[in-house]
Amino acid sequence: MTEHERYLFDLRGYLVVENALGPEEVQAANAALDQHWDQVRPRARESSLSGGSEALRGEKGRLEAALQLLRLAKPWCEPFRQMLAHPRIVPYLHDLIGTGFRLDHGPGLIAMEQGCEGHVLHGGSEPYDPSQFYIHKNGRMYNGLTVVSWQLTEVRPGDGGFCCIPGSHKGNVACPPDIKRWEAHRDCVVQVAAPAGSAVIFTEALTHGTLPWRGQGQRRSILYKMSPGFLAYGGVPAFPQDFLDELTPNQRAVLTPPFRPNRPVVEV
Ligand SMILES: O=C(O)CCC(=O)C(=O)O
Repeated sequence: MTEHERYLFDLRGYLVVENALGPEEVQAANAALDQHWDQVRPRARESSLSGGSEALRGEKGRLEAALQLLRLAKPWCEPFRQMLAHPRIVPYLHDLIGTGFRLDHGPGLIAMEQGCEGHVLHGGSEPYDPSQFYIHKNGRMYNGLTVVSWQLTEVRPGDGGFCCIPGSHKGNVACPPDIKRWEAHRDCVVQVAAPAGSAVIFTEALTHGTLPWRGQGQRRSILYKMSPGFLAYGGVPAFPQDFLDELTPNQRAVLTPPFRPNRPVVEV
């Protein structure tokens, strides 16, 4: 990470890394999604994420798929396997989380089109959650659960989608519920615009959520939730050996269950 990136992540709790994927990688990931689009559905009404907020409500839920993206038939799984230990992003995760970072859960699709509801803001440094932390010690950052959100379509200013309260990963006071519902002090909430191919990296210690989608086109984000190698937030899936055998050593390192001594690390 550059000095500027370190400063901005520490200040804001997120970073937009542009051109993390090249146009061909974006195209391949979108083609894989297109191939399986019949399995993408709006989230059910009873599982609405807008938290009763009038400001975040929509005509339908965000679009999701119960697809195991890493285990799609070839070649469709390839773009998502590459994102596990993508050389453009690994140096960021080493600086933010540490070597030995692991995939905690995901990858998962968040897609949105006009009329999709938002997601009430959640997370934040207070109340403290030891699995979703941000601290700066020993001259470096340490993050708990950290998200790499790959943008497969452009997000323009005003479109909606991912939003956050910059700096809230270091806050000392719990976020009031009406701010989380985007009903008060909207000026502290930032909508994060990013070109297709960007990776938005953020700590789950940041208060964040989703604004209703107003964009002309579709939003397509693929979220990988990474943790330090010694920590588990979600479950610890047992991957079948025949699947692991197909991966590169770097990809396998990211799927290693949580433990600390002599952990395999991604080589850069
Ligand atoms: O990307 C988004 O719209 C929100 C993601 C989110 O809330 C999360 O990862 O916890």
